Amino acid sequence: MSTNPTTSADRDSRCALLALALMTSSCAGVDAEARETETDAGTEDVAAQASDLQFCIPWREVCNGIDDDCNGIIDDNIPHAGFCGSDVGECTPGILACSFGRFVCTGRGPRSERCDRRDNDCDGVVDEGVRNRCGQCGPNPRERCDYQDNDCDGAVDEGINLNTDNFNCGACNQRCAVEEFCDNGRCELDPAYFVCDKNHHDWPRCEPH
Ligand SMILES: [Ca+2]
Ligand SMILES: [Ca+2]
Ligand SMILES: [Ca+2]
Ligand SMILES: [Ca+2]
Repeated sequence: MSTNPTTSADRDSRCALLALALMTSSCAGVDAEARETETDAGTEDVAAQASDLQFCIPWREVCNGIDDDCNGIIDDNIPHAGFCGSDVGECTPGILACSFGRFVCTGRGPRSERCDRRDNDCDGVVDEGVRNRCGQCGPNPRERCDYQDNDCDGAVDEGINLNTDNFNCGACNQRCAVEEFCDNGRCELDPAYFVCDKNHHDWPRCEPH
């Protein structure tokens, strides 16, 4: 849709009128006080003086960032140019209203899709392309020992070794004590945790570190 109904022919016509006004100072838009000054001056060059004056030839106001009708207000009283936008997803319909010399839609337009359970880009699909591997918002979940595929990669409890994991020794969530370590799926006493005194009277006497 064209946002500026003013044609080049219109502008040429207005330029011609303005030129005529400059040469004759007969335009109704010429400031009256300026005309008196011109009359008093008598022999002053009309064109040179006119260049210092502010001419405004009233014209039909159009959306172009110019005060066409010379009422001191730019782009005023311009009817809207139709309806626009959509009501799909987060978008809202509106009207084409004149703003800063061009017609813009007052409705809410599409935005980048983000994971929020809403159709931000108004394509009719919610959160497309922004969900994690499990089809949810947020980062991919972490795998934990529970015999389930928590991170949705097709593997269950990957990265967890039941033979050596002190927190999942032999089975998920089976923790070894602080003085133990997981050895082949069993919690065993950790010799390194104790200091044994061979000279103690009830030898062997071992104390934790
Ligand atoms: Ca979408
Ligand atoms: Ca979304
Ligand atoms: Ca798991
Ligand atoms: Ca997994």
